[in-house]
Amino acid sequence: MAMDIISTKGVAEVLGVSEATVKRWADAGTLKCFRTAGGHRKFRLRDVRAFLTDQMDSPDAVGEASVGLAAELTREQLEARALALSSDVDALVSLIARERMRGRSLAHVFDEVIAPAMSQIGESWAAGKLTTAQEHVASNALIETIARVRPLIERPSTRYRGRAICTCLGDEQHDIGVRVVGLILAAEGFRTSMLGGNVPTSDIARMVASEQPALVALSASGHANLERLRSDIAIVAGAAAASQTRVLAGGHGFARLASVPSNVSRFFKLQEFVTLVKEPNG
Ligand code: B12
Repeated sequence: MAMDIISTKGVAEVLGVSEATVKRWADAGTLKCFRTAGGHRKFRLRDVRAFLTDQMDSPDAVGEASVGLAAELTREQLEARALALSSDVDALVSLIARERMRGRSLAHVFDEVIAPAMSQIGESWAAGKLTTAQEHVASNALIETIARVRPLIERPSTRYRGRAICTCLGDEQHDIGVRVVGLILAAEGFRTSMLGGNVPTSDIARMVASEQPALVALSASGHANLERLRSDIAIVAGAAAASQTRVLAGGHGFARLASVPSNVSRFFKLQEFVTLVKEPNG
């Protein structure tokens, strides 16, 4: 079967509603479908996308908009969730471009649209409604999207601000946040070295000490072990203090620490972070 044709179950997972709801929408003609020889409903990805767009244009188009996810997520978040789960990287890139044309910054789009959409995917996964495989599809679609967006935002004329190391600490695998941070730093004139996830903290400290970058950006998810995070951040902060490297940390893990070393600036949102890195002497 063609890649862009999905079953009722697939649509239900992507939209976060029950199969019965999808069938009702299809039978009412709100969501276009066709039938197989055996009588099963099938949906084209482009029709599911058109359905989402219709919802955005007229919130009442779907009488059951309050069902399931539509009640928890904004339409943009719902759209991002569906696109990530259906691995539609082209449409995710378009979504980011569209939001930027509406005057929203990249930081805003990730803070307010993509992170909440991914957080909802995490909740559905934790509740057993999405499989690990589906969560991987969504995260890899996002990683590909971030790579595809980079040439669109890089401003070669920006003054060179120095080198930035972007990394997670220890066994942390949630590296999408730090990848977005890398994207934003590149747009602000930094040359970024992306270490990603799963990096021994001693290696990061050694790299900071020997290469003396202008800044090191760290990310830790809610999964991070706080004891370990406290000790890891102390090691990196110690290496950075000696080389006058600024340390910028963010993510749910850092938000949960009672305090961080004095030379570490902590952020929860990318929007606050951008304000700081944009400062003339930032
Ligand atoms: C994708 C994902 C994965 C992917 C990660 C792929 C990758 N390459 O990153 C994979 C499948 C590998 C994964 C694995 C696991 N995951 Co996971 N994962 C997620 C998920 C769904 C999305 C995270 C994400 O990418 N979000 C998109 C980015 C853009 O948003 P963000 O990370 O929130 O970052 C935002 C801010 O925090 C901030 N930010 C982040 N970092 C920084 C840094 C700086 C400097 C600044 C300024 C800002 C900033 O900016 C971003 C935009 O606002 C989350 C759900 C959630 N609530 O986050 C679960 C989640 C984090 N995972 C969870 C779990 C349990 C796991 C596993 C333990 C599962 C398992 N049993 O194996 C493993 C742990 C692996 C490990 N050792 O780290 C739990 C953690 C529970 C908790 N205690 O909080 C969550 C919350 C899911 C859930 N609801 O239960 N996961």
